[in-house]
Amino acid sequence: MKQKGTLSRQVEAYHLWKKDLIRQMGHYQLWLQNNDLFSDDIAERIRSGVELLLEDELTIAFVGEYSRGKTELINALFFSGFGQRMLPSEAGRTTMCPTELFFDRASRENYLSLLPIETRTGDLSLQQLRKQPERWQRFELDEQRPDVMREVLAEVARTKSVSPEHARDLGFNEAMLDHDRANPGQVLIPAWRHGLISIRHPLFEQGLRILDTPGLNALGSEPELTYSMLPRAHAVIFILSADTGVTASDMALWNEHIDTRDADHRAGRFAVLNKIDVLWDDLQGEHHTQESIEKVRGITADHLGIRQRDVIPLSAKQGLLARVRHNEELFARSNLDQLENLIVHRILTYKEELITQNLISDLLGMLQNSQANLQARLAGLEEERQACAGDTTDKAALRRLAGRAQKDYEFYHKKLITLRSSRRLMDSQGIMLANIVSEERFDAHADKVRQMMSRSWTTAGMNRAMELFFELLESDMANLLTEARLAEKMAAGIYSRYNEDIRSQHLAPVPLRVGRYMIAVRELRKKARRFRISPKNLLTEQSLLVRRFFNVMVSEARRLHERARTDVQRWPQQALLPVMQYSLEQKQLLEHQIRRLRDMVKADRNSRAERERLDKTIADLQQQLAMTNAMCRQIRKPPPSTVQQKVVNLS
Ligand SMILES: Nc1nc2c(ncn2[C@@H]2O[C@H](COP(=O)(O)OP(=O)(O)O)[C@@H](O)[C@H]2O)c(=O)[nH]1
Ligand SMILES: [Mg+2]
Repeated sequence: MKQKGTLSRQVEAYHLWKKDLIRQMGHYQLWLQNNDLFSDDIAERIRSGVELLLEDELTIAFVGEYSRGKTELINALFFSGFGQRMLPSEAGRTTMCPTELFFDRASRENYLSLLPIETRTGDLSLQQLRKQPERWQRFELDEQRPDVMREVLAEVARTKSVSPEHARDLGFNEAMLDHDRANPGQVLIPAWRHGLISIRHPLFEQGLRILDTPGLNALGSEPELTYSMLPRAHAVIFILSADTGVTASDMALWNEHIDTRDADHRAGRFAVLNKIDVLWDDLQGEHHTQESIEKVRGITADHLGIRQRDVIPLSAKQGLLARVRHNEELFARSNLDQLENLIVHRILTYKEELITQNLISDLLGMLQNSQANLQARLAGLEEERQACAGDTTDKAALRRLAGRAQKDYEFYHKKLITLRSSRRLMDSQGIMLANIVSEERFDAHADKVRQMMSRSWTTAGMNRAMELFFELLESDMANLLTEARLAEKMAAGIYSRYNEDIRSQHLAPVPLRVGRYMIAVRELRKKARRFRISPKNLLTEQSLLVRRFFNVMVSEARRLHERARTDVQRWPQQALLPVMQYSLEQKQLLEHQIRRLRDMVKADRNSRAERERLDKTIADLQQQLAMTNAMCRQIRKPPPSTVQQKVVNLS
């Protein structure tokens, strides 16, 4: 039985690949240390690379109208191992709160954490509330006792009976709510605003994060979900029901919340046609069933404007049943495997590419640097060996070589001194850049705008405040751009002076691309405008919603600011790393050479003994070189999901 599906196996392979990369980085570090080539800058680069790999996450959002089977699909994909339906999935409108499933790798504990819906009346965004554990209610989850766990998890679907006014105050649209039949006049709202489920599951442990969302009603009332969490997901899986196809409200959800200009979703948007089992066992036979499924599939792809192969017909319910009952035939028929394959091939490939581009190319660059240095050293050794080719060692030649090495050494020594002072200059440039996007500055902007908002309760006043906020941000980014250009020029100058002397044209500074932050701020501003002019927000008097929305924008902007700040702080060091590393390694290797040559001149060994010593050194060096080659090969090893497709071309 495919209890362990394709998804588990591939995510595991992905994890092993990352682990292997971390190991290779460890090897490289050791190698550098053994060869006296290690420096603080390289240590920092390796550390941040390892961090990137350890913190790597992959978020997939499951979106769709209520009752399409999102939660059932999550149960089938991730919880079949517990032998039962873990997350509450039921007929009708499950008024569930948006829920994230992951494994808390910091605390390494299983728990369910729920944020009361009343927090919506406050000013704080979800992002801010995440940092205040006392606002959440926490339940322990005992994975040894699935029955109990399941009961605890049922809490995410708890509802509350409130007056329509209260529901409105909390940001709900009354038309989207169920009436409480036990208490006429009252409506039912979810008791919780947001849920976090940390559970030890192999996929979650490896950084997979799932976002389960309720239908359109909840999306409309939680701006943070719509404007921040959904767009940031790496991939979206849109769930439809095969028996109804694409309904008007499915379409509205797709257009308003998924297929938007703001969305990232670089790993893709896919649709699932769930519940194909309702079409099974038709009187007209299997062939007819397949035909009708294919037909709905084609229509769905057309409606959504995606490719037919990105629409997967399946049955979550039968898939779950099949896994729980170990029924292979039913599992095959449920087609769940196809969705897992898609997640693997499209979504994981994307993540692998990211790592390949950001980290592996850097690592290979450093390794190539080291190799170039070793090659130069080997050439030097060959010359020394020449000097010992005759019956007696040619001490004059050795002295000449030592003299040249000494001169080279001094040259690189001076270069390093110059580079270090350039580096200090660059560092101060970095501090200046970071000040433009400092936290204090950001807080000042946010405070100013918040005050303005609290003084004005009119729509026009709110609008002015929002515009001002974005103007302040854009002007910061414009300053940053100007200063960054200067800094980049400075780095380019350092390199061109260096390369002129050394003819090491392969060295180039890492660019500081801050333009993307300007673009991001402008995009955010557009998002804010679209929200303001959307009819729903103009007509209803929702000053609270507007204020909360603004908070969402502020936290998004804060994140941007932070990212820009980290980038500009790291950059001076990164920019000079290649040239610093090159000079340092040259100097180090020359130092060894000089020591050896002096020893050769002084010692009274015969040329044969000298040759043997040199041969040994050459062999050693060749071995070191072979080690770097092996490391390169290991690092270049294609990531698991591209293994059959191609050999990655990295150079
Ligand atoms: N026949 C059938 N019913 C399903 C399937 N998947 C889910 N359902 C049912 O659809 C209803 C809603 O499922 P749920 O997962 O709560 O939907 P959600 O609101 O999208 O999370 C439940 O009664 C499920 O049993 C399926 O593949 N086939
Ligand atoms: Mg659900």
